This record gives sequence, structure tokens and C-alpha cells, in this order.
Amino acid sequence: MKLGRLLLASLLLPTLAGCAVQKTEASEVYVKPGDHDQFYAFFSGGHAGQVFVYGLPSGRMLNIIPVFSNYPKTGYGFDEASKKMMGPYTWGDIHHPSLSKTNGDYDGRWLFVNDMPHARIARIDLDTFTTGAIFGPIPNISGLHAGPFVTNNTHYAFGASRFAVPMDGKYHPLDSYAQTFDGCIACMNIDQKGNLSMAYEIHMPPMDFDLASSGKGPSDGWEFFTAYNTELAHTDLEVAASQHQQDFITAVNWHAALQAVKDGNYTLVNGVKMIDPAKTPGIVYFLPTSKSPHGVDVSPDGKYICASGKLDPIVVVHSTARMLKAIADKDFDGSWRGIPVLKYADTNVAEVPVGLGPLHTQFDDKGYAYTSLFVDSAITKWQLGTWKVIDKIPVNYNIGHLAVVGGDTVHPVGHYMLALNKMTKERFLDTGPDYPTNAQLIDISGDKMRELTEWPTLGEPHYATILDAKLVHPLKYYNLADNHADGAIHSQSEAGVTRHGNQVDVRIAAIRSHFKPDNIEVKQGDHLTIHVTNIEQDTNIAHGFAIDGSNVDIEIAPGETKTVVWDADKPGVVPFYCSNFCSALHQEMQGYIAVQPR
Ligand code: K7E
Ligand code: CUA
Repeated sequence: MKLGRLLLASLLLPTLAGCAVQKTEASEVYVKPGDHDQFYAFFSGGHAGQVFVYGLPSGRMLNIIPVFSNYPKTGYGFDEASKKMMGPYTWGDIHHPSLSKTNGDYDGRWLFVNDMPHARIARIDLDTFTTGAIFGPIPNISGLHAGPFVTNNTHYAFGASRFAVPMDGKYHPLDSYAQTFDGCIACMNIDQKGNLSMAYEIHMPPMDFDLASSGKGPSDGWEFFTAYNTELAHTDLEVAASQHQQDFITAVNWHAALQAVKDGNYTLVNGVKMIDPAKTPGIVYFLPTSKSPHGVDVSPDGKYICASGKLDPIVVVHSTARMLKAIADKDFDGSWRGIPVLKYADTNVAEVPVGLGPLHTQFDDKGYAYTSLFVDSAITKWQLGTWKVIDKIPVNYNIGHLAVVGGDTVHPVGHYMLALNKMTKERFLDTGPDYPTNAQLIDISGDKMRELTEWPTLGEPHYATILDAKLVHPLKYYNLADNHADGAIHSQSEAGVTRHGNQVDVRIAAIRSHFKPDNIEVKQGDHLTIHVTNIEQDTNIAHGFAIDGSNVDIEIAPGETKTVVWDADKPGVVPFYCSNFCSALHQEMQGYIAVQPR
């Protein structure tokens, strides 16, 4: 019976070609209304300070996660807890989302992102899709561009300084750059709860670290960094930092670094254990690589370290095995600033002629690599091992990063690839002089790359990372019984106002469709600490709490408590209301604070 049906279906198929069953680019990205996407794509938002979550393959935007910037929609940056987490800054510049891993594959626990200008790393919890912690500013690091890159079991995160500065924090003339400025590589511990702490740092010459990649398999235990400006220029960098025909990949043996810390081979610099690699050999090596490299990417099997020199039309591939042999043989080409320099001919196994302006490389599960070309506005597909260029596809326009599903893991999935393009023109309806960036989705399952769709993106995405939705199990709501937040209540009967002098503590219950209490009497000069608990235990019932004429606006998920402060500085009557649509009588969800004159 079943067989008969199958036969019938296969006979019918050719006649249906051209109708709905024909596989087209549109049908491949079409997700029927009500159906779900297969993947989450987490886009860094650049200096929007946010992470944007899209579904793939549809390209539909699912959510915005505020990280370093205020976001009134969720009240992030408005309640006391998130304000404290954000510290004195209301913006950040996110370039590199890095998913937590177990044995080199994504595990769906956390997403870490960097804030370059404040040298911070944030952890986004993937059970709630909210920012759970912000770590930093990291001491001795200025411009955390090369970060955060987590190791295969999420025990460590690495970052490095893009802008060298004097570590002593003192004034030094800019023309003493080469002598008095410092570069730095930082290693942070990540504990079982995803919290970061400083492990150690490595004092480096003042070159500009750019990107990093964690070793895998035979290169596990190593972290590889690119850096430009081995010229040690401090002015006119576009010319001055492009003089050398080769720059370096910095290879860090982090097992050796941990041992050095154990052995006490460090000094404390601004509270951090600082290793001097010139005095403690065996930790840092330089691999000469192509001119002004940007991305460095380790292949899924860990055998190859691929560097993209922006100013060379090649990807330079180094062999892990040959690097390890040269190190074991102490076969060095001298040293630079006390750090051994390996011989290019020893470690280099290929120069792949990918095209102009190579930036970043991703990998698939069939032994192919994909390199983004900023100048060519294209992606080149090439083969690991044979080093043959297989295919090239144009993108619109200047591409920065590209992202394959699981592209930085040990098991990438050769299905979808994102091109994250920068300077898009004429692709979408004009909305004024600020153009959107452009994401293009490319099918890489066949020999030839095929563009499927594109859509405008928010902020300025750099890297994006793509996670199988099966690995994430988001909370439906917070369990009220487990809510032990400051000022939390568990029923309407616990709501109320308490006073200690002019410190007034208000505990408000929010439940469809009222606040309790909704009439609050205070005196001029009172300082109010208002805890709002959404005591509902149901899905998709968030309440808002906003005070007229103020900067108070929060959203409280079911089972959650948020705290705001408000000063009753002049007599009068001030309304508050629920700012998030929650029910038929949402509009009625409002109240007053009456302020009596002193
Ligand atoms: Cu290439 Cu900041 Cu990773 Cu932008 S970075 S593209
Ligand atoms: Cu509660 Cu609207």
C-alpha cells in the first residue's frame, strides 16, 4: 500500500514541476505561517550594543537582546539591576558572538559577546534570551576587538587589545609608543554557571590584536591571534601599519600559561597575574603570515590555521603539526622582543589565491572552506588539503564576516551560510542617508554556492553565529515560587507600602488587569524604591510599569520582579500605567502616586 503511494507520488512529481512542489530559492526559505525556523542566528549589533536574533532560513527577526545599550521595550537599563550591570556606560560595540561549547560543539547554554571600547564581555543566557552578566572592564586591555573566543569546553574565554596603551596608566609621549606602550592578551575563567573571572594576562608588544580562534583536535590547548601593526606605528596607520610584507599570528600555548601561573611566574599588574613571555619561554610564538591579517580561523579538525591578510589576495594556511614540530625542534628564525619567531617555510602549507581583501574563513562538513572578500565583494569556496579554489559567488556589497551553521565548531553543518555585507546600496527602498546593512543567505549544500535570499539588518552586524533551535529550551515564564529577588512578593496580599523615615519601599503586584496597590500616598521629599512583581504564571503575559513624566519604564515577565527608584520631589499627583499590552482591560491598568506637600 505504502509502496504503491510512493510510486504514484514519484510518477506525479515531474508533471507537478513548475507548480508549488518545485524547489525554488523562494520555497527553500519559505516558512509557512505558524511554522518555526530551523535555526537561530545571533547577529552582533555593532555599536547598537544589542544582539539581534533571526530565524533561518526565513530571515524573520525574532527578537532584540539588549546587552550594552538601554532598551525601553524590556526596560533594560531602566531598572536598578540592569543599570548596575551596565555600570556607567549606556552603549557598547559588539563584534563577536561566541556560543558556549561542549567538546567543541555548541551546547545551547550561553552566548558571549564583546564590547570593544569598554573591554567588557557579556553573557547572554539562552534559557531566557536575556543578558545575565557583564564582566569588565578587563584591566590592561584597551579595545577588546579580538574577543571573546571560548575554548572547546567553555572553561576559558580569550580576548586581546586592539589599541595598545601604556599599562602604567601614565602619560607617555605618543612618539615613545614602541618603548612605552603595551599590548595584552587576556584569559578569563568561565565557571559552571557561566560567570567570568580573570585567569591571567600576557604582556605583549604594542601591536594591534585583531581576531582569534581556538585550537581544536591537535591544536587544542592553543589560541591563535592575528595582529596588524608589527611596524609599531602610532600615527597614520593606514600607511604606516602597512609597511611590512608580513605580520604575525601569535600562537599561545594556554596549558603552558596556566602552568606558569601555578609556578608563580608572573607579576601583578593592576590586580591581574601578568606573564612576561620573554622571561617565561614556551608560552608564546610568532608565525609570520600574510600582510595586515584580519581573521584567523582554525579548521574543524584542528589541523590548519588559516589567516586572511587584508592586503594580500591569499589565505595563508599554516599546519598545526608543522608548527608543533618546529617548536619541538626549536627551529626558530630568531626572536622579536624576546618571543621566538617561527620560519614561514616551516609552518606554511598553502597560499590559497582566494581573491582581493580576504577577511574571514568558515568551514563546512565536507572539507571545504569559505573566505569572505571585502574588496571583491564575493565569497570564495576552496578545498582543504588540495588548496584548490572551487567556486566564487558575488555578494552585495563589501562583505565582512560570513557564518556557516556551527562554522567555528568541530562539526560545522554544510547547509546555510550567511554573508554579512557592509556598504549595501540600492538593494532596498531608501530610508534616508543611513543605509541598512545586508544579510544574504547562501545554500552551500551543493558544489556551487547559490544565493537564496537577502534582507536588511539592524545595527552593524560583524560576526553572527548560527545555532540549531533544537539545542535551546527557552523558559515559558519565571517560576514565582523560586523568585527570591529583593522586594519580590508571591501574592496580592503581600503588596503594600512600608516607610523608614523618608525611605519608602513599595511592593506592587501586577496581574491582569490591575496593580495592587494602585493608589499610593507619599510625602514630598520621599525616596521611593518600587518593586513590581508580575505574579502571573502564564505564558506571554508581560506587564509594563511606567511613571508619567519620568525615566521609569520597565517590563516584567510573569514570575519576575523588577525594581526602580523614583523621587517625590514636588507635590502633586503622578499617574503610572502598564506600558505593555496585556489584556482587553490593559488600558485600565493604571494608578496614581499622590505626593503631599511637606
Ligand atoms: Cu571583521 Cu570587528 Cu570581526 Cu567587523 S570584524 S567585519
Ligand atoms: Cu498589564 Cu498592560
